[in-house]
This record gives sequence, structure tokens and C-alpha cells, in this order.
Amino acid sequence: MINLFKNIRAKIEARTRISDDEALALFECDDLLAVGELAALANWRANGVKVYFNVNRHINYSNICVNRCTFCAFSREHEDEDGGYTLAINDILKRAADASAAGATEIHMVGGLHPDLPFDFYLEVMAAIKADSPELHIKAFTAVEIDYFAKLTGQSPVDVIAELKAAGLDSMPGGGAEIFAPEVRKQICPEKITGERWLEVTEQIHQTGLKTNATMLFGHVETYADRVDHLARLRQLQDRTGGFQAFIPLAFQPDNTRVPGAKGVGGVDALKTLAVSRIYLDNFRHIKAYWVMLGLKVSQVSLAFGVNDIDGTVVEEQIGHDAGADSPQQLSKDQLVALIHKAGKLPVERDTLYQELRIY
Ligand code: V47
Ligand code: SF4
Repeated sequence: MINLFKNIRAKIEARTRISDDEALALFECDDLLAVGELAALANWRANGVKVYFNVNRHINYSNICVNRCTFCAFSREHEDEDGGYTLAINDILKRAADASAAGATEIHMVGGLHPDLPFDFYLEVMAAIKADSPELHIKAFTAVEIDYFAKLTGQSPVDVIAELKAAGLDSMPGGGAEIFAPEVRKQICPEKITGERWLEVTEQIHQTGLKTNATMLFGHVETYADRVDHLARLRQLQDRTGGFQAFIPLAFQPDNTRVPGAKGVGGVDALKTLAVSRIYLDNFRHIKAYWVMLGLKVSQVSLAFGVNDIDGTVVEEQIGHDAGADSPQQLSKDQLVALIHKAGKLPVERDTLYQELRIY
């Protein structure tokens, strides 16, 4: 073990990358503090004491979805089902306008794969938000939706992205990646596009110049080896495109889901996963702790385990809360700043593309 840590420290100092076997050994070891210290070193070299956050608002426009992933407590088959909904364009616009009035710089918008909404609905939503609130950056959809819109319209993903960009899309979040390994996908999201397809569509998105994030849903049925495989594929794609901004490990919330035996994620596993991600993904500048899924305390502690971004104000979130997340619905800017300050770090408000707006 001592040799493992020594070798990895030397690699971080020499700015060379660790191997898949080393990442697996870090996941398998019990010395959380040693892993955390290495992650903190890697993060220090990339970001110093700065921790980023933004003022944003999530809008989950519909939970109607043809995929019905077994880990998802958010989706419904149709609007008539208890809890099923699709927001009208005016409702979406009101939420965006409220966000802008409250100082938000970003709208984060994702939803289910709706069987009946035409592609024009999404174009109209983009254009209407931009017409109403041109100052807002629209971060919306994922490779999963792009693939779905392509099938819906008979177009290529590149053409779909071009239309969305022309209508106002500015960047994309990192959802839908889950765990790339086919055996795991069979159990948790059999209807979703394959991991290969997610990577292929994401590569095309990056080639159009749009930035995206990448996620990994962990703590259900996957093994450590599956996590390393996931990270390896992301690191390879990032080598080719440089189009990822942040990596966000999403802690699985088990309530109301249909994953047999899944218990959710403890604090130790969450911190270790964030730390190993920081050490392994040497070509990702930003590792984000999404406080909605991690909870506030683990998110705060993660700032000593390699994390340099704590997401945003969020305001209204369905996906994690429907699955039992016990975090608040929203945090104020003051709460985010205090949380970061109390971890001994420097809070930096950023925009979606990591331009620094204000240091606190
Ligand atoms: O793709 C669904 C996940 C994702 C559950 O890019 C669940 O900045 C935990 O991708 N437990 C959507 N996770 C959220 C997402 C995201 C969030 C915040 C920031 C960014 C970003 C992206 O939520 C889905 C899926 O992987 N999810 N159900 C659940 N029960
Ligand atoms: Fe649909 Fe996304 Fe939920 Fe899967 S995770 S069922 S694709 S909304």
C-alpha cells in the first residue's frame, strides 16, 4: 500500500497519469485519508484554493419518459399517471424569468424522453427563453436526448445539435452516462442508448464546439472495476476532444426505484469516488460535488478530497428528490459561499463556461 501511494504521489508531482490498475487499487484500499490526500494534492496543482459555484436554476420540463430506467424514481409513463407532468412553455418561461430576476446566469434543463412532444417544442422553448432572457446561458439536454431527437426527426445528431444551437442552446450537462459497462446497463437502464453510443454522440457534440459535462451514477449494482472502466472511457474521449468541462459522480438515491437490493451510497464511498476521479481524470480540470445527491455535509468535506466545484443554487430539483435525496431544494448564494469558506477554501462565482464572475 505504501508503495502504491508513493508511486501515485510521484506521478501526480510529475504530471503523469495513473493506470487503470492503480485506480482500482485506490478504490479497493481502506485508507480513505491517504486517497484523499493524493486527490487534494492533484486538485491543489490544478485549482489552488479556489472552489467554484454558480447561480443557476434547474427546470425539469417533463417526467414522461419512454425509457423507464430502473434507478429512476422521476419518470412516468404518461401524464395521466400519478405525478406525471409536462410543463407548458409559459411555465418554463416564468421559471427562467424568475431565475434571471434572482441573479441566475444559467438554466439547467433536462427531462424525460417524451413519446409525443415534437422536436419543434424544444426548439421553441430554447428560442422563447433566449427572446425573454437573452442573458441566460442555456445548458440543456444530454447525449441521450440528442440521440432521441435524431431518431424522432430522422436527422443526424450533428444536424439536431445545429438546430438546437441556432435556437439558443449554449452547452450541455453530463447526464445519461450512468455506468458504461453493458452488463450493468442491462440491469439499470436496458432501454437507454448504450455506453458506446453515449460516447459517440458526445464526441459529435464536442466536435460542434459545444462543451458538455460527464457524470457517473454510482452505488447501485456496479463494481469498482465498472467504475474504473467508466472513468477510462471518459479520459480517452477527453484526450480526443477536450470538450468536457466537469466530471460529476452522482450518488445513487434508492427510494422509489426498482434496483433490487440497492442501498445507496455512504459518505466513505462518496468521498473515495470523488477523490479517485480527481486523481485518475488528469485531463478534467473540474470535479464537481453535486450537493443535491451527496448532501451538504459530504459535499463540504469533499472540498478536502479533490473537489473544486460545488454546483449551484439549483432552486427546484425533481430527479434526486423523487428518489429520496434529503438535501434542500435550493441553496442561496450566501449559503454556498459560507459552506465553501468554512471548508477553508476561496469561493468563486463562475458562469457556465468557468469564467470567474466574483471572488468572495
Ligand atoms: O442522468 C437519475 C441521475 C442524472 C437517480 O452536468 C439519479 O452540471 C441518483 O446529470 N439517484 C441527471 N441519480 C442529473 C445530472 C446532473 C446533475 C447536476 C449537474 C449536472 C451537470 C448534471 O441524474 C441522470 C441520472 O444519471 N439520476 N435517477 C437516482 N435515483
Ligand atoms: Fe428517462 Fe432519464 Fe429517468 Fe432514464 S433517467 S427513465 S432516461 S428520465
